[in-house]
Amino acid sequence: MQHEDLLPRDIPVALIDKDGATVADEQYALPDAETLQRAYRGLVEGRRINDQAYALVRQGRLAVYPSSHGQEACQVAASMVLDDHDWLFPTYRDSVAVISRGVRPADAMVLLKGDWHSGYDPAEHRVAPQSTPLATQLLHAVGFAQAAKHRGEDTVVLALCGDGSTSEGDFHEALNFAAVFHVPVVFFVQNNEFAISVPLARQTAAPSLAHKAIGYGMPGQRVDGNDVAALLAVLGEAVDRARSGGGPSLVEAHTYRMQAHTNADDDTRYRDRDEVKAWADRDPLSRMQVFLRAQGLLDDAAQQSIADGAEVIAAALRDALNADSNLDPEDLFRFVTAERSPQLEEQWQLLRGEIERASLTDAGGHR
Ligand SMILES: Cc1ncc(C[n+]2csc(CCOP(=O)(O)OP(=O)(O)O)c2C)c(N)n1
Repeated sequence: MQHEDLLPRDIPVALIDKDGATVADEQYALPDAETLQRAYRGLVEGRRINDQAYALVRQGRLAVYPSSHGQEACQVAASMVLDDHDWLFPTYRDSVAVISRGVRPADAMVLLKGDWHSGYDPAEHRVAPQSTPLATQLLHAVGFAQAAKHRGEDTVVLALCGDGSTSEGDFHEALNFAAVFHVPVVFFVQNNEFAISVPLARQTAAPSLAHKAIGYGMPGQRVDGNDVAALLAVLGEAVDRARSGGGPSLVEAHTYRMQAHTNADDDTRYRDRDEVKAWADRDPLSRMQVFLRAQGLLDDAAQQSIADGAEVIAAALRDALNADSNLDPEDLFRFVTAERSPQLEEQWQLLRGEIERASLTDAGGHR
């Protein structure tokens, strides 16, 4: 590959514009109709799950929810471009991508409820636990992909991270190792313009995040992160390249976090309402709806049936989270380390004593 072929485009790849009209592209083809219809269903369900989870936080049923409202096209495409035997390495913001891979929504929320670190079996769904420490999952993804390569498997690993995470040392180490050892991994950065309250301009002076790729010797590409068709095409190409021995690459999606970072911050303190409104006009879901309807690929009945299906998913999520967790606090000690230090043993005994005293008090009905 020539050096200039590693550089991303100046203008992110787009195949469907914000008004739902197609954009011709010499390099990337529009996915077929069935794929786009499936993607639309994923967007509707993803949006409904985001909004339901947000409401569950307000009701005290979830401890925290980093919503991907506005980023659903990235989430759905990240899942759709992978084969069943491929692996996804997500972050805390990627619940919709995790669910799109087949994880039950309530199981994807276990971490955010605070019950366990992960509520699903990673091996069953080929989805690593959602990572909260920034960029650490990129290194895990590279190691995992390197192991698959050694075993002679054709597994591709898609590793997700946000714009802020590209400033972490782990990001550098992961990309450098992946490029030097030609590892079958795709790094997918959802640039949603903010790392909590820190805007992109305070995060990097690079022309774009995808420009970082050439420094490691891998191709970088930029894509409209609210255009699911373009995401499927660009990520799909990157996955094909990795699978056929072409090595790693970096894809940067330009998108926007429409809600606060989590329920713990107030985004009106650090960003302009006009900016948020401008991004609402580029919504990934409504542009796809307009496009499909104009193409005769979506009618009222189909639209209603997809919306009804999303309601069923939301209702199941509500029911599951409205039930109280049945947790044994001692599991904290049972499963964290294979061998316990004397200090952990001591802490466990202290906890046992507390639990015993509490249950005696409960039985006696007084303190
Ligand atoms: C190693 C590490 N440092 C700091 C934090 C605290 N932290 C949590 S989210 C966040 C911002 C991350 O922004 P970005 O990577 O753009 O992802 P986004 O939340 O926008 O999806 C920070 C600094 C953390 N979780 N891990």
